[in-house]
Amino acid sequence: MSKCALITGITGQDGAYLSQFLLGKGYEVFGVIRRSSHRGVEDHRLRWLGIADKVTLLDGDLGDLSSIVRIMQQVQPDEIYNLAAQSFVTSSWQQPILTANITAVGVTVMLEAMRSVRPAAHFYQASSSEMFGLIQEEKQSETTPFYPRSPYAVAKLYGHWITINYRESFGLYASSGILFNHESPLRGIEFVTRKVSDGVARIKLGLASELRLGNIDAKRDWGHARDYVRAMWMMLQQDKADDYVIATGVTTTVRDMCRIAFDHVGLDMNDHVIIDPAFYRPAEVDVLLGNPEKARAKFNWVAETLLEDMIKEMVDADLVRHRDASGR
Ligand code: NDP
Ligand code: GDR
Repeated sequence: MSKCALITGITGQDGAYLSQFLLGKGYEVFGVIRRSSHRGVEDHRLRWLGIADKVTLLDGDLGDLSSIVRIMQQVQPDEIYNLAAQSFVTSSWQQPILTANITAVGVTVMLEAMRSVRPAAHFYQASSSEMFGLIQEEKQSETTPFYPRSPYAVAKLYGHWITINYRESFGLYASSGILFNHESPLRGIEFVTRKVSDGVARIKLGLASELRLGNIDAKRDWGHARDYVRAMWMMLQQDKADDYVIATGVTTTVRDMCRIAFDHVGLDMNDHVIIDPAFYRPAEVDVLLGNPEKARAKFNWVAETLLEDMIKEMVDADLVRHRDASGR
């Protein structure tokens, strides 16, 4: 019999790639989808990957325990991937309470539902490198102390610890993946890599002339979402639940990432990029650089896609999108 997976956040970047990955492994895939005014367009990522009709979407919201309990009773999942969150760091200063309710307390909602309906399931929590915040060690690993720098990161830290707590308190199989930034052509347009790939495509096609960015000296450890969803699944196949850093081990400035994108289409970023303080954050995470050694040693996970190849893939996808939309 095929295994059954329940994914929250299935309409997001990782939810789409994880669905594709699990379908490839023969899983039956169910996803939680919230009702919204955009009904009909929110599964565009699943459609982009050609899998929208291969997954089952069920109405629910992490703010509503009863909806999650009902979905778990219906689906009886073997594996639960909690990817839903208010995931944009900047928005977390504008909507700190919503961020806490969904990104933090929402994790307890998931764990409580699992504890009462499906205690033998394997649970994955989407923790984040943002929890490290202020740099304290050159490379961040599972033992690096946390120092969150945004309401989002504070909320993720709660989600991380409540996952560990339910594992230790109730013996649940609950693992937490501390994932560093990962991107793809399906990345939300508000995040910097996609903002850059989209901006470069527009400029190349004559649809725009400038790209306004904030702190381009910030450094991130960027990988490809396709590689990272594989790590989520691998974590849940281990005998014991545990926490793992998933990263490439290479860090790059926003400036250099941006240069790769402009160079790819034969443009000079200095002719187009404008620094706009409107995109500065109240508190910044200056550098992130992960040490994924534990995941490599435990289940042989390594990042396969180089940043340069990923940025080119993203720019090419945005060129196609804008050419199709504008007829250029
Ligand atoms: P996205 O922002 O692309 O997706 C977030 C998902 O959460 C969407 O499907 C969204 O639904 C859903 N969601 C938001 N609020 C609710 C709610 N109240 N109830 C149910 N679903 C909700 O994020 P990513 O795919 O990039 O990331 C997946 C997870 O991993 C997130 O938790 C993120 O914080 C975390 N993470 C991401 C990293 C990255 O670099 N991508 C790195 C580390 C952690 P809708 O479509 O309706 O908005
Ligand atoms: P991040 O991703 O905050 O790391 O969170 P984002 O791409 O938003 O920012 C990365 C860095 O780029 C700098 N930056 C800009 N960022 C945006 N969005 N827009 C700009 O114009 C801009 N200019 C410079 C930022 O200041 C920052 O330093 C992502 C999310 O996916 C989280 O959910 C996840 O937990 C972390 O990655 C790991």
